[in-house]
Amino acid sequence: MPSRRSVLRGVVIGAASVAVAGAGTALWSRTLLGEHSVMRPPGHGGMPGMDHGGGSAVSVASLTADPSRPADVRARFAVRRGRVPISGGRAVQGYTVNGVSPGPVVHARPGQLVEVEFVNESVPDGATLHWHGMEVPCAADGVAGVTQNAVRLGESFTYRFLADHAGTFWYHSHQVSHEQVAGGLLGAVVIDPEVAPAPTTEAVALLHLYEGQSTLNGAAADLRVDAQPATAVRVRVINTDNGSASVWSAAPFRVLAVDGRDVHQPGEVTGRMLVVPAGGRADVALTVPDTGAVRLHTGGARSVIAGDPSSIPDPAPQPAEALDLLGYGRPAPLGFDPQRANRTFDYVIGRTVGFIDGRPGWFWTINGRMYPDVPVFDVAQGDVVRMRIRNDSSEVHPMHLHGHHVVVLSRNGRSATGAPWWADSIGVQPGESYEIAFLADNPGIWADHCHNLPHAVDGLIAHVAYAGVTTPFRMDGSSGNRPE
Ligand SMILES: [Cu+2]
Repeated sequence: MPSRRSVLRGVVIGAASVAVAGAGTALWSRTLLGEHSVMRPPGHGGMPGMDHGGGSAVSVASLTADPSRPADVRARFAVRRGRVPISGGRAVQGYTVNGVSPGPVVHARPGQLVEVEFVNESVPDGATLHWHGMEVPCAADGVAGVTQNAVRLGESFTYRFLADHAGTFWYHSHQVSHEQVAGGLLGAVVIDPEVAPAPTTEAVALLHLYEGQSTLNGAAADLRVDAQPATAVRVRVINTDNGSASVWSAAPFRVLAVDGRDVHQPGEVTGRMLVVPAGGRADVALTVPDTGAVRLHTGGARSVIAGDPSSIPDPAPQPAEALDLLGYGRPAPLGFDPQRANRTFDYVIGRTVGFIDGRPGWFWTINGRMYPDVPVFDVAQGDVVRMRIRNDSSEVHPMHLHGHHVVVLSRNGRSATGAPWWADSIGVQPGESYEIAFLADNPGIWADHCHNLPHAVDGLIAHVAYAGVTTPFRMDGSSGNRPE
């Protein structure tokens, strides 16, 4: 007797082959996913990426911060679904963390152990927290169905990780993320430097669209920063949306950090805009004038205005040209040699018509294959990994690798000449190719996906998997895990 599932599959295959004559039958053999593992998609006889560590597999759940070490920074985040008030705008239906969206800013210093107790008070689909850009232990990565189960109604989960690097990061749900992130289940993380530069005023500028309302730190208004004349202001821009954000000013500025990594010897930027890809961050420094204030445009609609609170500087026209990070700042050592790579992968993004889980659509492909039949990039701890990302589609893809920072080696064959461009979110434009490299120094199973989250739902997600690491968690089925 054929199972009910294989009968259903047969029906779908029949319909599909009428709709798309000529497409390879391989596409249709996995149209109904059911419960499945990221390491063993349905239809795969073997278990790619699994059990190749010599039989002594380690579960992602065991890859934690030192459980015996007490936390230095503690928070309790209660998440709810419901009304989100927007200061200066209209309330929306979405998600709050401790009653607000964005949620509270997590502040810590390098070397501190952060512990966040996450409580799902009223999110029916379940929820998680992913620490975007932070190299947390895999058990704290927050991807439902890969590193944990979605935290169900009334349940809680404790995230523990070392704040190992000063910089600007953010957190957001990685369960039904295309819906929960848009709805505001997110917040900023600032890992303060050991020694703060003295006369600098700091501001977080978290950009988010709430049902089309452009906001900074949850308010539909410009952000005023009270700062003394002739002092420096550091604006931590966090792009939590699905599209890129342009940042510019009539005044010169410096890009102090990109994606939580300091730029080595950043020069002054004039007449250019900085493009912050979806999920990306940039720390931008400006000087407050002797009189009045300085305006930094953050996205099309809002600005950060720093200086005399009674002054309103005129808006500045958006520059046509973007700052190219490939040649910005001065070179510095990487800490590893990309020329000695022992793994090289292609990540070629395309598009095809097909079905995922019985849902017809125009889906993304990776190396010509459609989710879940996409590559698992197998690495071993200590590997130097190179990856060529090529965008053969007509839309920009902000590519985000969890758990690591990658360095950009070249774009469209042109080598990087500036400061090491470390990133966790890279906006790959149509037709572009990037060569990146990273050191595999954080064991686990890590999502490597597009952060235009509706694209991730439509299959633009792959994983980097370390030898000997396995996951007990599953997508779909009774667990209800739907990370994208
Ligand atoms: Cu995309």
